[in-house]
Amino acid sequence: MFNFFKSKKNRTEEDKTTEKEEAQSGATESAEENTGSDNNPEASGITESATEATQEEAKPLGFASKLRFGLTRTRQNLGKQLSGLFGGGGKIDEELYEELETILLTADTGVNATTLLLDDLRKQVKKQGLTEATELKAALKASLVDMLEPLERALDTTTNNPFVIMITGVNGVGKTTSIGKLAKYFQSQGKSVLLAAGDTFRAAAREQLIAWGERNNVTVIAPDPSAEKKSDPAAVIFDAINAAKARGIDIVLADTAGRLTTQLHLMEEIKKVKRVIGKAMPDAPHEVLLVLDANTGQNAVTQVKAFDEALDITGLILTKLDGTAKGGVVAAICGQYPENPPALRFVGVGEGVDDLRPFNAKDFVDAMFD
Ligand SMILES: Nc1nc2c(ncn2[C@@H]2O[C@H](COP(=O)(O)OP(=O)(O)OP(=O)(O)O)[C@@H](O)[C@H]2O)c(=O)[nH]1
Ligand SMILES: [Mg+2]
Repeated sequence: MFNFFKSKKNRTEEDKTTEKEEAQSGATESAEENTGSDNNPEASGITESATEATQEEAKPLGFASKLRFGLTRTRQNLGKQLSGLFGGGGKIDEELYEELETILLTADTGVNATTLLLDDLRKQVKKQGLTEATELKAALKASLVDMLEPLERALDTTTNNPFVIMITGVNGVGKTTSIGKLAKYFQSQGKSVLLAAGDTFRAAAREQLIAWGERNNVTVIAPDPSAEKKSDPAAVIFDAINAAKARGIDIVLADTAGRLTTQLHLMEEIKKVKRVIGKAMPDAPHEVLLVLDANTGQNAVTQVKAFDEALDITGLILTKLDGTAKGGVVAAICGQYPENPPALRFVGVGEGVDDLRPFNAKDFVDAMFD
């Protein structure tokens, strides 16, 4: 059962200790002081890396153009087929609907969303008395915008300070890269950001996040690579939240290691990470973002279901829309949850630091078609 609107469980405040008073002590110290707590996992070997600014001023394209550019492959694929279908001067008939169904399915729209779209289209055709195939393009765009609009729910980070965002998803979908982009995005809104290198599994993950931190000039709380024992991801994030509280940081972005939904022990581990975050700060994480790779097609829908069951996902990031010719996966997510679609917080259309923005249904559909 999908839980996107489920209210957060109340958590005890047992671990709300003295971090606030220790504002000047820095993350490493606060990590040590908390080590004795029952609820605090191993906190050894946590260091921080505050870095110098590197100038990243170049802003060549607006995001609408980037989105359009990113969706070129989808547009070429879908647009070409639809032009062939709608542009031939034919009449609206059953054969046309069938061909449209095939085109939508091959764009990864999925059976549910395709059915919903075609039903809506038929209604529009009837209501508006459309007869010509050429008139269907605008009608299809309208149906698609209607379908995708419920996904468009911006993330409000003003409700808590720090606002803790946990990032999760399967391997290689773009979690760490999205954190780098989000850091820049939130900074551009005047927010202070701290990154937690909670992927202690992959050796290079720490360096990858630190590099993003350097680019954005934000502090990264990361495990000490010279520590003998591998750090517990929950411990790293726990310390990062305490550091953020001590420093009055607005937003904590917590990275986690990629995992397959079939790796049950790793799914248990991520549940534990979430529980421990709640011990560092009641009601945290305030947002659990699932990152999806647009190239995975229908598999993305399966991932939403599995991660939501484990973590009560509150929002999605869809990455790599620039690499796929099948942007229809966005509709597939709607088709899976027609009553209560998840919030698609951000879409990623490239590897650059500016290539992630809030999802906008109308811009998205325009970029897909025109
Ligand atoms: N083209 C494109 N590439 C992307 C996008 N987002 C991420 N990538 C690339 O995808 C690859 C994997 O990105 P990561 O951020 O390391 O993915 P991850 O989910 O953190 O991976 P793990 O931590 O190994 O599970 C990198 O080469 C990124 O540059 C995007 O929106 N578009
Ligand atoms: Mg990563």
